[in-house]
Amino acid sequence: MRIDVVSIFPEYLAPLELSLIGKARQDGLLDLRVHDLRDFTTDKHRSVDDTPYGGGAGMVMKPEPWAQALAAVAAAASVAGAGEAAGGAGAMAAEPAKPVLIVPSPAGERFNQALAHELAEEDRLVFACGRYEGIDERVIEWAEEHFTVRPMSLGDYVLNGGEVAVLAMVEAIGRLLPGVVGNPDSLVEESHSDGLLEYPVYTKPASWRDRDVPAVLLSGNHGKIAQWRRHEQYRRTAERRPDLLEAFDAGKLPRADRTAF
Ligand code: 6GU
Repeated sequence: MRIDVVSIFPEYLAPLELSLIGKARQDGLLDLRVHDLRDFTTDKHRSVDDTPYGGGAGMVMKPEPWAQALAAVAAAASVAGAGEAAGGAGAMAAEPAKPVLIVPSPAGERFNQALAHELAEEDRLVFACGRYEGIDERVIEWAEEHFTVRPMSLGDYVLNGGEVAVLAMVEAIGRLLPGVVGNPDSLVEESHSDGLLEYPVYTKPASWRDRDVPAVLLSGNHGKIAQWRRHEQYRRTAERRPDLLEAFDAGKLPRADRTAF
């Protein structure tokens, strides 16, 4: 997968050089490039913002630097696509799929695990990190010509810019790419993978500061353990995220797991 991130603070994305995602980049599983929006300005102050039409507080990101940056990134995308098509068995490829342009915004569609899975299937993702009060809306309309545009939010609170949201989304998506997480089983039994929160986990010692690990986990009875974990998932979800339970459908679980409900 290739990911391009455009930001006025490229250094904000430095953590993506660390840990699992950093390793995935080194291993060639993820081609992630960060671009400085100011490199696409033409004035000597490299300005990216201006006052809002209609008045009001704050500044709005100017359209032209964004158009220049996104056009450059989209062109790079089609070059990569054309190379692959030319390498094919002479078949003239249809129009290459438009890259998905994710615009982090508290006014976006809510990002979740299902979306992370969906986006992990894409060849190319582009993230446009807005700052200030946001990007001139015409950029979003114009970008539809080159991209499938998806404004996305992490949740109902406001960050100063898209960069921190991109760190979260790239990590959530990147860890689903084949080969990024060493043991793919760990992607199956985790919170949100089946619509419920994860069960509690324990390690040695079996007794610690007068607190014992639940006996069933020491029983060696795998059926009982699976059933206990299902109950805990359900109990936790009901307590912490009742909204998830409304959407949860036990009928979609494997038959063996349904007995817990
Ligand atoms: Cl994706 N961006 C910004 N700026 N604020 C947010 C957000 C995104 N998600 C929640 N708050």
